[in-house]
Amino acid sequence: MYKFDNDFIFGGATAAYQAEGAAMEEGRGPCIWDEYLNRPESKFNGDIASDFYHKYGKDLSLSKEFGLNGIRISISWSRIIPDGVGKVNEKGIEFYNNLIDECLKNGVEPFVTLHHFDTPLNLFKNGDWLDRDNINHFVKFAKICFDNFGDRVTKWITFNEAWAVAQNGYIAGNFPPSIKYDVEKAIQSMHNMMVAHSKVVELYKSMNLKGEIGIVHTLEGKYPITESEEDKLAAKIDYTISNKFMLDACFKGKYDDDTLNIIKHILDKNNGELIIYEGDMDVIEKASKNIDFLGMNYYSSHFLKAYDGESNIYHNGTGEKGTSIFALKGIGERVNNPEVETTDWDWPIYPKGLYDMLLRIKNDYPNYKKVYITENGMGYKDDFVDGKIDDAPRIDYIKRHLEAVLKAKDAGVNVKGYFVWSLMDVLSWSNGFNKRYGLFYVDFDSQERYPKKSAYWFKKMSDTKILCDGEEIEY
Ligand code: BGP
Repeated sequence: MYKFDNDFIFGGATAAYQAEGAAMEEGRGPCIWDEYLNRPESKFNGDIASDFYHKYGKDLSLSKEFGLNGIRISISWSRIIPDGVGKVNEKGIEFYNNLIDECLKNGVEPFVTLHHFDTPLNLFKNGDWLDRDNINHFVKFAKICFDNFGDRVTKWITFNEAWAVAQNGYIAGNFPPSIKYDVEKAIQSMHNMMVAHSKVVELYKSMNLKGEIGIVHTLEGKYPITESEEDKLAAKIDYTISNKFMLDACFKGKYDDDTLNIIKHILDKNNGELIIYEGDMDVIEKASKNIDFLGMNYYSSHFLKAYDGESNIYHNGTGEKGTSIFALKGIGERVNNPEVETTDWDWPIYPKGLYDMLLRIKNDYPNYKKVYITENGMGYKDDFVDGKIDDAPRIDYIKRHLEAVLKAKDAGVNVKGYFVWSLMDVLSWSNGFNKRYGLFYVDFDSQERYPKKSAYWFKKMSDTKILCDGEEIEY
């Protein structure tokens, strides 16, 4: 029987814009999402979200009650520095001080992310991570956070999912700035984020604080749909741009020759180039020696077929199963594998991809030290019946992924914790409020919380340290 270590983190994850709400309160400035999701064509926004700004006390007491000993929160840059570069908003500092204290009071360790997609609006307008000045602004923001919260926060995360920022913003176009098929911008912004990440790691280490610092990557398994050489190559190319490019930077301190060759191939096909500025690789190299952990978000894997046509992507943001299209020039086409089930949003459910990815980390990046699964979970249209939510498919999803984690631990991968995305239901960036992930159901009208069946099941595991079945859970 698989057992979790006694110090294993059973956590729940959140992010500032998706959870906090209070968008205009107490001096917070706008981030890009405030503007983007308040355009007339948008059907939802994060103005109120899960009202975590006012409800965090409740969410943390529920966390404690349901056996969670970790939470991922992120700090809204524009709540701390409303315009991203100027004066500090003392009310913002006060809010995060109180939130962090409340986490600690409840025995719920905060893992704190500095950038979870929410660049301040005016910095975004200057080009976001394509603007090299953004790197220095980010380092200044990080310093303010370390100065104010570094005495109590011992787990810091520089970026959440640089790949999602780049892919969704510049390739799929379902995140701001809604650009499609601009692979050059995607790759350049990822490189610039790796420089920013590295500078923040170096800053943190220079401050001699008592904690640890890492980064969160979303890692997607990439498998050829057939054994043909062409499909294998497509899988390798997609793996390189989605995963390997940034893992190399963070854990090898350089881009492997093979990585650079493939990136060049993709850029050639898309008429682009990557600019690496003087000094970039030095700071990347230094930080790779100092990074303390990898945060790995894992939801899904893709099955690749060779593709030589023009790029063509359709994002399924409504949960209408079977509508997604993803074919990228110079990379490949993500196709349906009939043997693998998918969620309503067409994400293949493939726990083996998590196991394989963890083993790859151990083998390809032997200096990785430790891994936290910083997000994993299932988007689901939960039914709320008389105050009860039976989310058996979510339990099954999480259970199968935890099984993969424990199997990888058995094979020698040092995994120290697992965070369910999400702690409570939150806003889904490009899907709205009907794609729910939480352990706690949120009635978005009343902002009441209701623990789902999965919360009771999660508690049992945290109490017993044993991976248990969902069926016998009373809730
Ligand atoms: C990750 C993000 C989270 C969260 C999650 C689920 O990419 O880090 O913030 O949103 O994905 O994604 P979605 O809400 O698009 O279903």
